[in-house]
Amino acid sequence: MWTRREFVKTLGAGGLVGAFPHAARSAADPDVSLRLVAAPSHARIFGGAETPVLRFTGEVLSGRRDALKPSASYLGPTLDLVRGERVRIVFENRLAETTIVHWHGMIVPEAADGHPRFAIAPGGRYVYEFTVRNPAGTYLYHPHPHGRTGHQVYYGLAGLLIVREPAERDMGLPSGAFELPLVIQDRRVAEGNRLAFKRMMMDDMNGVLGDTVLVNGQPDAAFRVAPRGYRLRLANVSNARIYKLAWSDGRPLTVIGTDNGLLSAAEGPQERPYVTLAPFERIELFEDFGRRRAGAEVALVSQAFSAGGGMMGGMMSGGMMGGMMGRGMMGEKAAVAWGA
Ligand SMILES: [Cu+2]
Repeated sequence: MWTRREFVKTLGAGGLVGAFPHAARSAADPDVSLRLVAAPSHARIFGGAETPVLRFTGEVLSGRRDALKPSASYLGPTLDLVRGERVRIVFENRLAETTIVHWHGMIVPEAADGHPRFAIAPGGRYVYEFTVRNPAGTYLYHPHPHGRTGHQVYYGLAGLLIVREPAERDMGLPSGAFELPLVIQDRRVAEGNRLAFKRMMMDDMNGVLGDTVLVNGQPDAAFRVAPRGYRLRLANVSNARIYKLAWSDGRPLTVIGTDNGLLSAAEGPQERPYVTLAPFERIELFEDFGRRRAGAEVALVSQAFSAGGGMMGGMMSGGMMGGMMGRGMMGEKAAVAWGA
């Protein structure tokens, strides 16, 4: 059983900086080689008609077979990398427009960073080469062409990028089926189950706020969990909405990681009444569902909050607007619910 005390102890003893097993190899061959494709597609998200989306798909060309995990939704596959690995990603643009992929939060050489000036035309290819330098944690990838990033992400182009380290195993963090990624997005759903990006002039100022929350690409997402510890990887891939997330039963959240990876021995784990998550931010939680009554349901809810400064403040910033609109549009709507 994983306890907080043990977690702190192991972190103190082991830390997160280990030897890099791949450092001695030649620079010629990557440890992992992946293919990633962006293309128009359709997904069954809501009841009835399929939703037109843009979708990342991919495969492992060489190296660890589990370095890429296909997604069950319109979201891109999860890239599952190990710190120190040399990675090659062959990206193909099969969209009808220019694009390029950015590895959000990752420390990579400039040519592998997906800056808009490297954007490629439809039918083009871009080969990324980098060594995984980031500490263990939860990162993202998404398109980054000039002026079209919001649009392309909105219609589905985004995925998780997880970095692992051997030291995590020693720390006893839950893994495998006991690790639950939760990608949170709000979307505006229009006639025929289409996603509607930028309908009003105000959208350009405020960002696009949706009327439906999707978790891992599904509305009303719910997960059955075992009465034990889980590692939750939360990522906000909304256009503008900021979430203030809390457990529906009022228990504190246990934060073990942020945008910069797992908290250090000195920093964490940290108990908080709620966490705020802005677009493209990630946060990792530990939660022991065994602490709750068997069969109990608990939800991660997005609480209403006021950013202060009144309506004008909201008008000036997409983020604040997201928060304030939360009261009217979202209410206490659950972002995700569990039945234990
Ligand atoms: Cu980014």
